[in-house]
Amino acid sequence: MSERLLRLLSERQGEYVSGEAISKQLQVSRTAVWKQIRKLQEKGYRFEASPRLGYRLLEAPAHLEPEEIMSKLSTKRLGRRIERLEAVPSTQDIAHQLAAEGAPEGTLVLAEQQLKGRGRMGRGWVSPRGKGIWMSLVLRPRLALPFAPQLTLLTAVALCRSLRRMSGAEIGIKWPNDLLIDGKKISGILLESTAEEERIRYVIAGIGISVNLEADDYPDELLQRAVSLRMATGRSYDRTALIVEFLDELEQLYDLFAQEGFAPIRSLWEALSVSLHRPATLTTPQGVLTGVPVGLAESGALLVRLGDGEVRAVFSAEMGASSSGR
Ligand code: BT5
Repeated sequence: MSERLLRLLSERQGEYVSGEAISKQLQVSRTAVWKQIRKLQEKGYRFEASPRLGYRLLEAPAHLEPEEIMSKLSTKRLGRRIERLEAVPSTQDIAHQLAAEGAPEGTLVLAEQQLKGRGRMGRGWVSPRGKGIWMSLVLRPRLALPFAPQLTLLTAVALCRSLRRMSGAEIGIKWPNDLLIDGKKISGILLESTAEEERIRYVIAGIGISVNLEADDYPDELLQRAVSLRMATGRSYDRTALIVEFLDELEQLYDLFAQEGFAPIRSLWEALSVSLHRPATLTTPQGVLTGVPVGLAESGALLVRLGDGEVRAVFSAEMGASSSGR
């Protein structure tokens, strides 16, 4: 009920809504409305209450609130269950645990701070309190394990499109999982899959977005390579609005992917990529390659034209800095 109440009051954007109108619309007593208002106040919402005019929402709390996110989402599945935590080692571990216990697709784990946020291949992810979006999403796609990389690319497209819309910044995708502004990283994706006999049981999509971090939130050596939306654009952002925009976009693309396969996602990815048509060095588990990335294969692998003209599909690699557009 608090979710519906919040939706009602935030749709009216700071205008008064009478207690009577609320109780009619939500079909509860006026005392029940008052009790919910009190509950939300305890969570950090600020309202103005007037005996004559009713209630209006003045301010949402600075921390992330599941009810507020859910009240703004248009999704059917993604983000319909949200676990919000203060400080955790990594949201990935919690999402794995919930998924193993049967949590439905779309379950989202959010933390204000991560003490051991992780990237790929044992790298770390800087996750200071209240400054960014550190979240893990449970997905249960009907997909064979070799196609899991397609989901990283799909998530990158959804992130890139939603963050571009919200910030107006020129954000590009560096293969496979980085979002960059002017060659510096603002967001990264970590996909971890659990499979049985080549079929995916579930995927945990970890997403880190450096939203309102300032230079001194980063260790010095990272400042060359990392930036936040705030540092890049000079203003701070409402994290709730970014999460909502992203989940709405992701669900649309995820449904499109289920209906039409990878082809439409591939075109969107190629249009947003900063990794194509520039010489690059790729460090793969099988050795180092140099060539020019020319597009994506149906599987999600990167197609790289080598010096002798052969086009090779690369499934997993680190891409050298020469291709990042810096
Ligand atoms: C990634 O790894 O880009 C995946 C990052 C995923 C983070 C999310 S947060 C929620 C969930 N829970 C977790 O524990 N993880 C996920 P990779 O491609 O390996 O990039 C890691 C590199 O990004 C580091 O070595 C740094 O260079 C850079 N980096 C670290 N923290 C950063 C930050 N806050 N903003 C931008 N760049 C950062």
